[in-house]
Amino acid sequence: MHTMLTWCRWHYLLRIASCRVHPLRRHTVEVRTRLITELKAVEKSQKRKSLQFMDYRRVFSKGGNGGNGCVSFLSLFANEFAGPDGGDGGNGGHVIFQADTNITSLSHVKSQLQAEHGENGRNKNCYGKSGKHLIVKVPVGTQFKDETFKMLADLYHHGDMFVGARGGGGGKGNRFFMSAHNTMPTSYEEGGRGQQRLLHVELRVIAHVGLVGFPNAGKSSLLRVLSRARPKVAAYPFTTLRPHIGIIEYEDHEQVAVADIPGLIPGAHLNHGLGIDFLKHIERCVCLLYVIDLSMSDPVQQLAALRFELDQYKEGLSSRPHAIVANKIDLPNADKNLATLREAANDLAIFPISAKHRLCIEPLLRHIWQLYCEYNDNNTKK
Ligand SMILES: Nc1nc2c(ncn2[C@@H]2O[C@H](COP(=O)(O)OP(=O)(O)O)[C@@H](O)[C@H]2O)c(=O)[nH]1
Ligand SMILES: [Mg+2]
Repeated sequence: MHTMLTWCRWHYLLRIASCRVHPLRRHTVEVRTRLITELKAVEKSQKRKSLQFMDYRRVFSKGGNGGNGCVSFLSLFANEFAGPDGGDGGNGGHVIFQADTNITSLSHVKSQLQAEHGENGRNKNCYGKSGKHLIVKVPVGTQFKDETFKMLADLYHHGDMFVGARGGGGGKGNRFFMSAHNTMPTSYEEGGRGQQRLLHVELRVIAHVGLVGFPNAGKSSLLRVLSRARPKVAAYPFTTLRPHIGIIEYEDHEQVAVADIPGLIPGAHLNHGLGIDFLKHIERCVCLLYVIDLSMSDPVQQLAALRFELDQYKEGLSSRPHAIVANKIDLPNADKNLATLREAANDLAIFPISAKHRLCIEPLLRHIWQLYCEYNDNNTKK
């Protein structure tokens, strides 16, 4: 009800702002100024809403209906019964989803998608125009599931397409049914109905390397150092509210995607904090970098808690190819904590760095490259 009222008010304000004569006659200047200010505020809040990151959408997609065939008989000046001339209806458009690397969120995807209907056929054998396909761009890594959550498609590469709902075929006009036995057919076909389908559209970020760590560990700072991505950095938890992807460019133009995955706290698998929404993004990363905050006194426990969270979400997730990034070595106590971490981690690769001061980043870059090459080798062997 509240949404309905907001919607009505929004349209009322829009009419006032866009019409020059009507508001001047009915409202005083002050009222008009107030209304326009209000309109601007509403517009701003709508814009902010549309900029929000969304990684899940429930979409009802409808293909366009096919146009009906036409029943018509041609009558000419010299030939009154010149035969049937009813054209076929046009096909309905499909709803098509296309993966695009320039798109990063599902916030622009509407909850109801309707492709254009085909036009009806006309006399003089005119075919109806086919409806346009509705092409919706989605981020790479978007998955589509039906009502029963059965996987339908996974758009893994730029340009991949998935037909969410097919358009109905156009019906035949009476000209089509003309034969030697029936030269004056009155039959025609109605256009097919467009497919209607409920889809669960879900984005699962795809990256080669996922940065996993508790809030404030320095994941966003590290991503800023490694790539040109600019996630917000600040000294309070939950600064980053959506996954950010940065690209590391190596000398031979090879590109490695790194994802800063926020929202991981103890109990995230039980939906605490930002919940499990962001854990699912980790699932699609080929290898993981555990970012540990060395300024905290319990680095070993941090690592164990991170791995526990991942394993609770999906068994074996924590044992993906990984390495440990021990961040904030510039702070006091870091050396002591690093030594404790080294003892506990046995032969695991540990990279002590300072993301803020850009210290010791080179060895980490080389290790990421190594992990990436191993992944590529395994893929080519398969
Ligand atoms: N001293 C120091 N501070 C750091 C370092 N890396 C990050 N920080 C600070 O830690 C805070 C949290 O960093 P941020 O990257 O937002 O952490 P995130 O929550 O894991 O993304 C910010 O105030 C950073 O400036 C570091 O290497 N040394
Ligand atoms: Mg962050």
